[in-house]
Amino acid sequence: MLEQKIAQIKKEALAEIAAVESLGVVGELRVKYLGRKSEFTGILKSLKDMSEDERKTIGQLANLIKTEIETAFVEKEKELKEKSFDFAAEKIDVTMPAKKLQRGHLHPLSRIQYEIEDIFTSMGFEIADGPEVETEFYNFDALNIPKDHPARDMQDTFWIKNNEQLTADNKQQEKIVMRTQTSDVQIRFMEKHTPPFRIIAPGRVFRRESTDTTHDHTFHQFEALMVGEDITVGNLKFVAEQFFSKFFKADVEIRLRPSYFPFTEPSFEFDINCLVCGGKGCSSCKWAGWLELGGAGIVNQNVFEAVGYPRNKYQGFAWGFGLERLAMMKYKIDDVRLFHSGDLRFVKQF
Ligand code: FA5
Repeated sequence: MLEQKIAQIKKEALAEIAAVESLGVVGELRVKYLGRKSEFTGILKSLKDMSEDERKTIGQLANLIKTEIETAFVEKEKELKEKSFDFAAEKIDVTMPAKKLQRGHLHPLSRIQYEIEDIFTSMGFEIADGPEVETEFYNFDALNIPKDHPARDMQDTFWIKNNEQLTADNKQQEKIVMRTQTSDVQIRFMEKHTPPFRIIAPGRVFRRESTDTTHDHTFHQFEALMVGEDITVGNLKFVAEQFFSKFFKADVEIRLRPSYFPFTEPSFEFDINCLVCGGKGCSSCKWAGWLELGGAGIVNQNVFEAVGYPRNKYQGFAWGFGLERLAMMKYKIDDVRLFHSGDLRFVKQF
C-alpha cells in the first residue's frame, strides 16, 4: 500500500515539476511535495511506528524517491534560470563612448593666483602671507597711517567689535579690522627679515563699499615688495613690464599717474590699457579705455623705521594690484561681482 502511495507521489511530483514554467512555482511545489507538512514527510515520520522489515524497505524506497524528486527540482530550477537570463539586456557594447565624468576645477581667481605666483617665483620672488583678520597696527599705523589721518578714509573699513573690552592691565584693547589691503604683509615680513629681499603676497581683502562693475566688498590683491640698497622706480617698472608680458602674453600699455599713499613716496596709480575693448571704452574700464590695476610707489622711510630698519639705509618699491581686475582683463569679464556670485554658469566657463 505505502509503496504504491510513494510511487503515486513521485509520479505526480515529476509530472508537475516537468510542466512548471516559473521559478516561483517551483518553490511552491517543493513545499507541497517535500515540505514539513507534505504527505511524503508524513510517511517518513510514520517509519518509527513500523516493523523493522517494513521500516527498512519503505525507508530505503522513500529516500530514493526523495532524492529523485529533489534532483528534478534542482534541474528544473537550473533550466528556468538559464531561460530567464536576458542576453540582450546584459550585452555590453564596448565601442560606445564612455560617460563623461563631472569634474571640479579651480576657480578662475585661484588659477590667476597660481599663475602669478609661478611668474614671480621664476623671477626670484618669495611668497609671503598674512592674516585676513588684522590689527589696526599692521593694517594702518605701521604703514604710516596714524589714527586721525585722513588717509584712513581712502579705504572704508569693516571694524570688528572687540574694542569695548579692556585688557588685564586696564588698557583699551587693540582694534581689529578685516584687512583692507595686503600691505599689512609688508610690515609682517619686514619685522622678521633683513634686506635684500623680494616678495609677493596674494590675499583676500575687504572694504565696506557699495559695489559696481569694478568694485566688490570682498576682493583680492597681490602685494609686491622689493627692498635693497639701490632699488628705484626703474626696478618697479621693469618688474611690472616683465610680469605683464608673461601674464598677458600680449603687448600691454602701462600708465603711471602721480598719486598718494602714506606708505610710499613718490606714489603712483598704476593703469593698463583695457584689453576687453582695446582701449575704446566699455563697462570693464568704465568707458575710460584704461583700467586702474593698483597703487605703487617707493617705500616711505617712515615704514622702514616702523619695522626697525635704520632710516635711509634701504630703498624699496611696493605695489598692491587688484587680482580680480587682472582676471577681468585676461578673460574679458565685464563685471567684478561675477567672481563671487557663486553662479556655476560663470565658473564652468573656465
Ligand atoms: C591699496 O590698497 C594700496 N595698499 C596699494 C599699494 C600697495 C600702494 C603698495 C602702494 C604700495 P587701492 O585702494 O588703490 O590701494 O587698491 C589697489 C587696487 O585694488 C585697486 O587699484 C584695484 O585694482 C583694487 N581694488 C580696490 N578696491 C577694489 C574693489 N572694491 N573691488 C575690486 N578691486 C578693488
